[in-house]
Amino acid sequence: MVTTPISAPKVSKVEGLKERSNGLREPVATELLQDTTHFSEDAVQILKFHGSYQQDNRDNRIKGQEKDYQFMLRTRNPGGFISPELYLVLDQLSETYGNHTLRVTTRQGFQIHGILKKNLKTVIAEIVRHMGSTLGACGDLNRNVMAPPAPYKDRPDYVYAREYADRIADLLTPRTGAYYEIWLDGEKAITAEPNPDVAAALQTNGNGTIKHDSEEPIYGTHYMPRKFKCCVTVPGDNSVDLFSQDVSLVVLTDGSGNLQGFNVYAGGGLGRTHNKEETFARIADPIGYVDKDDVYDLMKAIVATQRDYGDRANRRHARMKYLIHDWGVDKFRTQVEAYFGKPIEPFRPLPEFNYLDYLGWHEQGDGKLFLGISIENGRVKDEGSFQLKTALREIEQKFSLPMRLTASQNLVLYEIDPDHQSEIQSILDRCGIQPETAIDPLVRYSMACPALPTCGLAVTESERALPGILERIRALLVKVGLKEEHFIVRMTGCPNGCARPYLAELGFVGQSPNAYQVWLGAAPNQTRLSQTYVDNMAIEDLETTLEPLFVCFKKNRKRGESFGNFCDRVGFDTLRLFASTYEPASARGKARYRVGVYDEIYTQLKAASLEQGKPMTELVNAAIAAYLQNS
Ligand code: SRM
Ligand code: SF4
Repeated sequence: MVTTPISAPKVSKVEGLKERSNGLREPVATELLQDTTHFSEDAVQILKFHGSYQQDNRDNRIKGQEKDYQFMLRTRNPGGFISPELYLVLDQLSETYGNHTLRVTTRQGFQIHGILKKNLKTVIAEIVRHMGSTLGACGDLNRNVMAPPAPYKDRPDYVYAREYADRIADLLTPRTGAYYEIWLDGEKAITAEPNPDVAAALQTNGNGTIKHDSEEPIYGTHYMPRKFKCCVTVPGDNSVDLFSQDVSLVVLTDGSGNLQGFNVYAGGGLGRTHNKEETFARIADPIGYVDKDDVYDLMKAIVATQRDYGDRANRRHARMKYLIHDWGVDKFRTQVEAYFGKPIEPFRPLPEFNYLDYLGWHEQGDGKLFLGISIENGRVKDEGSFQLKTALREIEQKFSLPMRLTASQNLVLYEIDPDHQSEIQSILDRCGIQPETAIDPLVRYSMACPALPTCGLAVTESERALPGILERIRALLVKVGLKEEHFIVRMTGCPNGCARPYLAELGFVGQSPNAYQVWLGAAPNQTRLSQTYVDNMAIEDLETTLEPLFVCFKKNRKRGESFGNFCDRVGFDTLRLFASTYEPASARGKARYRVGVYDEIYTQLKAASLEQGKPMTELVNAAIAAYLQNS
């Protein structure tokens, strides 16, 4: 029997709000009835649990005037599943009440931006009436559970991954009646009963994982200390970025495809804060193996460990990755075992993971087809000759296809009758949707978070900036003779890591207006984190920063070596040394003059050049130009 620790004496403000919310009801329920454009700060925190963020259009900020308040809604749909009916409703809601776009998120959800407070209830109610949900898409609880979007029917491991993603989501869904009371006036949603094993798991286990006297048996009054993220995948499939999750389950089957159990990883997470060393991105550790019959008890034990021992005083230190980092894996495993009631079995060997995006046409294993459609930065919109929103509406109205959103901000349509393939393809062609083979792979494998103008935490652009930046990177690759090269590029407008930039081979992390940290060295299959190469790179310095790296890569890579693996193998000292003596081709041949510097200056110059990854000539010229301008 585990004794729940006495709560820390000092807890963060959000803990008090959760406690006083009466099961996530207040102050949202009261303030929703008020004729205002926005909620109070306290209500905003509780509103997140219902799947909505209060935002303002930051392009429209005018000093001294009220902000242009609007709301973002996020769906919670395990494994990225969206029914055709729900898709058409989301499409129509985004037209009527939103900013006319839908956005596929990096956790396989949809977001609608731009909803006014007065319309929030209508929009949520419509989503729920069409079997969708936004409950628990945000807030301090289990978020959307991810699974590979491949709808294979003849691969039992994939079938189990999808099934268990649904069941884990079921197990960890909030049980409060607040959601239906507030958004549907108490009308009970027509939701499927939980799977019987899940229902039983919500009652059983005497080790302290379940709070029998609470409306929330798993969470209790205070929910989790912070957001909590899970995925279920199959050996070899890293379409879900499993190392970035709080908990990842890997389906293990026997030779006949029968489910045996799961390998369990825990402790991943990417959010960090600039200049706060105590915050960091972390990849998940292997914890052990669990039989299929015990998987719910193990999940409950992990959740209870974080629920009861996670940091509730400092929200910057509240994710489970910090608990595992501070305790070490062994202590964490021992505590989980105390809740679990028995030892966790050793982790089983796994093959290497691959990054898979499932774009293009594929057989789904039962005679039908699936089609993965690339969506730049997940933004489903109509713009000029690019009419993706129209195309998807037409396809859904005509063929009523289920879809799975992917963790790389794309979508997969499935259950396609082969007889309909050519008609679907011609709708896409007519609407200007390029097949994946025609898309520059730099674009295909890239992601950016929304950032400006909707995200309140953005310090600079991301989604709006990345297309232009990728064009510049392509031009640079062509210039240095790497015309065909590509790698994974991800960008975020702040260090929170929503587009998982720390697992990209080339990551841009917003640091100040129009300036980014450059992160290098992650593995192309997202199994190793990158490191900061340059701080605060002004975006106009993109070419001078990257050109020496690409040239060094071209000269010194091993056969077939990827950019991320190359940067990791040679190390940043080598890259910086190369950059410090690198002369761009354009500078070579230009008239240059010799000017001497004293030893001490030279030493400092060399150090600065190494640190900043910029050639000494460039630093000297910039310094002299600045001096001359000021004198
Ligand atoms: Fe995120 C906060 C968007 C996936 C780490 N994230 C936000 C907010 C809600 C900003 C806010 O708190 O005011 C962003 C809304 C922007 C907007 O205008 O829509 C936002 N996050 C997103 C999405 C939409 C990015 C995208 O390009 O798709 C993703 C929604 C996923 C979903 O459907 O649930 C999204 N966020 C992620 C991920 C990636 C993932 O989950 O696989 C991460 C890194 C992984 C992790 O959690 O460690 C992530 N978001 C954060 C953090 C930092 C958390 C931390 O541990 O420090 C914040 C800030 C916070 O929670 O305080 C944040
Ligand atoms: Fe906003 Fe930062 Fe997340 Fe981008 S990474 S969506 S800027 S919180």
